[in-house]
Amino acid sequence: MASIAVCPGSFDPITYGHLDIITRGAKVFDMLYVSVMNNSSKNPLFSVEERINLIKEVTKNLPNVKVDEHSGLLVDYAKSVNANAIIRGLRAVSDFEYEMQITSMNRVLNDEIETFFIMTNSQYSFLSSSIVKEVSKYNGKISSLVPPIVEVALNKKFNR
Ligand code: COD
Repeated sequence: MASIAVCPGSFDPITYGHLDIITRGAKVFDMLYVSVMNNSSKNPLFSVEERINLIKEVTKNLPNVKVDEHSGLLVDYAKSVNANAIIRGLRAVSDFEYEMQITSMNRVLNDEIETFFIMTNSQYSFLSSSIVKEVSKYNGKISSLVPPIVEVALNKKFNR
């Protein structure tokens, strides 16, 4: 039986931290669905379509990665693609509480789906989409934080 996992997130926009988790997850599972979850309470800078297009572009060298979107519960999405695993990244201790909360809730909703954590690469331990947007907004250097195509998209968003 093929091992199928979902890597869910807001990806607003995708960073090298996300890409690291996706690349490493894709080495472990036969198929990895990267899913832009469309019902976050966050107010996104990029539309779902823009986020999907950026993810597709930067993961095009990973043949077992599929990019998708979902509005609704993550466990329902996982079930719809026959995944029995969820991959999440862990940066600092501050991530732990939030991740434990979602993981526990997901287990209550469907206890057949396991969550696996991939520890961040230390060079990305400080990196988040919010930080990237903040730095880009004030025209700071972000080339070591996001792929070039994402940098271009951010420049456009901030009218440069
Ligand atoms: N290094 C390593 N990992 C990283 C880094 C980095 N620098 N940056 C981000 N990550 C990881 C995050 O830890 C996360 O695992 C993943 O990458 C995606 O990150 P984000 O920030 O884009 O995504 P989140 O955390 O906003 O995603 C939250 C969800 C959308 C997955 C969550 O809200 C959800 O599941 N929503 C659907 C509704 C649902 O099912 N709710 C019930 C459970 S509470």
